[in-house]
Amino acid sequence: MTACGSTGNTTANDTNAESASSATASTYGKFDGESAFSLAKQQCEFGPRVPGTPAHAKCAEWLTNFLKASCDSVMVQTGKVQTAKSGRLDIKNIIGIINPEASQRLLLLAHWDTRPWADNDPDPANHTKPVMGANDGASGVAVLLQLAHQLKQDGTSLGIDIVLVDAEDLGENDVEESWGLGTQYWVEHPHVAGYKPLFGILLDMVGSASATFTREYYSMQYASGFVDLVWNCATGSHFMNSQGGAVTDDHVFVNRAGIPCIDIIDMRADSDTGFGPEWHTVDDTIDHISPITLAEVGQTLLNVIASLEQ
Ligand code: 1BN
Ligand code: ZN
Repeated sequence: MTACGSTGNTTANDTNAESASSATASTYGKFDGESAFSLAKQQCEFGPRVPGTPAHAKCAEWLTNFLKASCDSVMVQTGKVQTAKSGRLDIKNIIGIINPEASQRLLLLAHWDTRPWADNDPDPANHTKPVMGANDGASGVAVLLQLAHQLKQDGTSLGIDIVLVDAEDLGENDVEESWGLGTQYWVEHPHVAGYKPLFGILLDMVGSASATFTREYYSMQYASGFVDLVWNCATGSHFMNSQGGAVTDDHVFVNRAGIPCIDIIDMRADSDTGFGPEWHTVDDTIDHISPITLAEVGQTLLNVIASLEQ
């Protein structure tokens, strides 16, 4: 059995002890949460990355250049999507490819766009203002950028595809297909014909100091064995060994296309929305992001990669 691939019964504490030793055994250095934090901050410095705005265009260029420096190749997929409230929009999915020749591949996804409306803000005057998306957007992207940077230094034998998807956050409540528009486009137009990775992992809202990562419902429906593997690789105190709620996030469209894909997402059992208090408010800013949480998620991914390499 691989370093953290055991699916035996473990408690959260057993899991942490197990992954701490596997992290030592892996060939990778420690995941650098401070650098990931800086990458989240740099995204926020562009302003909200709302599709169609200059900040979105500038951030796309920065993300592309970052991946070009860290991956073997980069593809920028441009497309047009129909939104629920903003008409037809031009989108960009930005794809970094590591070890293009490897047949065993892992898909890693995060959305890089931010929501145009802070429509869950307690103050209705903020409902037409954009979300900064330090957590809802920048955090997942930051972990994947830092991961690519460290893998460039440390090397890996696994094929890895980092897909930064656009237009995730233009959705309307109760209209499933209005979410994940960039992912739906990518599923219809995969960057490689017949693309079939072993698994996918989506990161969404992975930066809060008080994050709780529970086993999300659709992830369990489509890929429970892989959820077990990832949770057995998990480090730190934010991964919970409990069942979570369901969210129509990007991974649902990936699973429907036949790629088993899980969502590492901060869901809160004690909240009306199911998410943290900053979700879709003007308070989703960098001061609520913790380098420690980012490090735990990034280290978990390094442990998963080491496990799949064996
Ligand atoms: C996650 C973060 N999502 C949006 N921002 C996905 C989502 C879809 C959340 C439907 C709630 C309902
Ligand atoms: Zn959102």
